[in-house]
Amino acid sequence: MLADEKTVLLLGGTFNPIHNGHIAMLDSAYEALKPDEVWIMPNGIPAHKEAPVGISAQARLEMVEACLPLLSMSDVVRIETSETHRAEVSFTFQTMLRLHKEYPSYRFIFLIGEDSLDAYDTWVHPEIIAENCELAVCGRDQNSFELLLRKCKAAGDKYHTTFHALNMKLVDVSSTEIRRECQGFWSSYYKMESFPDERKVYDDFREMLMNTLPEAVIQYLYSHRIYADSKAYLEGSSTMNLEDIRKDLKKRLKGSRYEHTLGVMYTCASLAMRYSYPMQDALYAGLLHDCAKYMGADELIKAAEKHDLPITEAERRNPSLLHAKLGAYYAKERYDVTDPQILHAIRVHTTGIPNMNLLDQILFVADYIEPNRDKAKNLTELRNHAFINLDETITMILRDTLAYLDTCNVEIDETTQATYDFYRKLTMGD
Ligand code: DGI
Ligand code: FE
Ligand code: FE
Repeated sequence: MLADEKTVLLLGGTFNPIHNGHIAMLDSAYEALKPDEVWIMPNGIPAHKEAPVGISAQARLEMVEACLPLLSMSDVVRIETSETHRAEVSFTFQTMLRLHKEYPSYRFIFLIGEDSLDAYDTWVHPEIIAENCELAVCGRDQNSFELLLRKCKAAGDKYHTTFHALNMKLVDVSSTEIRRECQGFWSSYYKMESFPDERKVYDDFREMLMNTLPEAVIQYLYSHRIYADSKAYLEGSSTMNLEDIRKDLKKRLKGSRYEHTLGVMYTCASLAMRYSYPMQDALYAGLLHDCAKYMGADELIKAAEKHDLPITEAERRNPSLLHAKLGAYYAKERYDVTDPQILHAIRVHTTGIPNMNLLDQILFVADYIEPNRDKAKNLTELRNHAFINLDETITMILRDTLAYLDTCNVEIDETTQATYDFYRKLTMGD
């Protein structure tokens, strides 16, 4: 065999989202066929299904990436992304023609389910597919393997290629059902009047999906709130709409602070588009993050005491830090925001916190790079890099902030330092 003669097992799909069924299918097909490589091909617009709505191709791809370490053949698997971001429908016969042309010496085996085998005659140009690859078919039901063998034999005779029948244990998972469950979950979440703590919300979410999805995908769906596009969500994260809150803030904040607030709001929405987070929530977080910033040092201390908010020693010495904590308090009490992620993002926006969740990160970065900012160093670089890598951008922002605070000779809050240490280690490994 020549060095470039390889057997490659292919699994295409929308992966909306990738689930335990896909993973089991890959593991058993790999076990049965022992190919040299496995390529997973997330498509853009599938031929047989409706185009995915409310989720970007990038988000689908990132969930597939998160699953690679879980696969038994993780050292020989790779993701083939040439169709992931394509704007046209992906037909399998075109994909196979292209792959065959690009890798003429490779032996491709295209993995499908028994349902697809039953409908194989209705695919577009099944004969062209068969000319360019073999197929491997995962059975629907282990008890009828004999039947699958017969069907594969018949298809093989008809299309002059090998249809491998795979005797695997059925893992019955439906992406449609998963999406429906998530939508239901977020829809009741947005309707709640007060929320249990974040940990409890995640635990319930995890519990619901534990049998169908790997933990990495559950975490991704949760932290990005994928499939939360229900009507309840669109009605907003507060009973007050953005417009009414904006008018109120315009009265309270001084002109430049108000302009900054709007800049942060829009920048939050832009980053939410980039990193797949519900935009509405990001807009609320941005609009409200400095809602306590009209108060002076004494006022902040007094208000925090009045509302029984704990004040750290560092905050006593440097009360302006309190505008974050108090901002979260007003967001809840005055502007009726109940969503714990929004409140949390506001609460930690000044010092950051180690291991921030996605909305925390979006707000932290937006606050620093919004269009009206002009004093900080490296803004051009940061504004670009924010849309490439959030963790690295946060590291750079904290590095510059700490250096700046050092020149001002002001005390550095231990949380700010801890956040920097965390992100520096995460992104630079020391
Ligand atoms: O409220 P903004 O001005 O929009 O932005 P912010 O909430 O990030 O607050 C920025 C100020 O907070 C900036 O001057 C740096 C300062 N800051 C951040 N971390 C610390 C800090 N100040 C002190 N003294 N100690 C910190 O650890
Ligand atoms: Fe602030
Ligand atoms: Fe701000």
